[in-house]
Amino acid sequence: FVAALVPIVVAYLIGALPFGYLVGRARGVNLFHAGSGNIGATNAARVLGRSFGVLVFVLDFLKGVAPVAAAVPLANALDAGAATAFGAPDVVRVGAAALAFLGHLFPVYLGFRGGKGVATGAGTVFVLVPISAALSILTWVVVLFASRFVSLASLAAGTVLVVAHLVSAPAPLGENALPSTLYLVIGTALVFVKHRANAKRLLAGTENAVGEFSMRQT
Ligand code: NKO
Repeated sequence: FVAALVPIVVAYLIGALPFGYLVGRARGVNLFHAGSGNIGATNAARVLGRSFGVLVFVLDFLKGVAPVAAAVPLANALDAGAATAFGAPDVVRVGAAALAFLGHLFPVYLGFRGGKGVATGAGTVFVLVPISAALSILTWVVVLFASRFVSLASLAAGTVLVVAHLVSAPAPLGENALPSTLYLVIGTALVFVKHRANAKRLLAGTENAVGEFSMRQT
């Protein structure tokens, strides 16, 4: 039982690593006080330059991928068969995904003030539900190019992620898929909550588009 909890705790500690904040600090900038005030890849690109945005995206994405990919092997390495301690191995995998995601949103290292969860959430779902995740990432790219708003792209991607999973899973509320369904629905809801300032700006017509630098301080 304890062996099944270890990958979930490790997932939180990895998810909480604030790569955007650290890259900003290495460049002498506190991202909490620049641009949109967010520590995600978009604001890193906005404030530090596009290549640093890509770097932060890759690091934040990988800290979603790694804990989910490692969860079941790690639990079983600590104690043979531990990955099924909560039922199906999926529970340990989804638990790791949820805690990596929550780690990014509420990092212990920064007084629980974190990011919006898009890149890290994308990393977790890329391992957990690859087909729905691929559709979601495609949506993100299409909406970004069509609208030039990263926040709108992220909100659309979260919506498509949930809909694609509900439509494609044979029984999304059945025993096997229920943990991932709950994670996707609650995770996407949290992404929406974290974007409420962006949503207000989108509705007011004051959200900044990619390529514009007239960002309001938050
Ligand atoms: O600074 O407020 P800002 O304008 O920076 O930033 C808004 C932005 C914040 O997000 C980011 C990360 C960008 C990474 C793009 C990854 C594209 C993949 C989309 C998949 C979405 C999956 C949601 C998972 C929920 C569980 O939005």
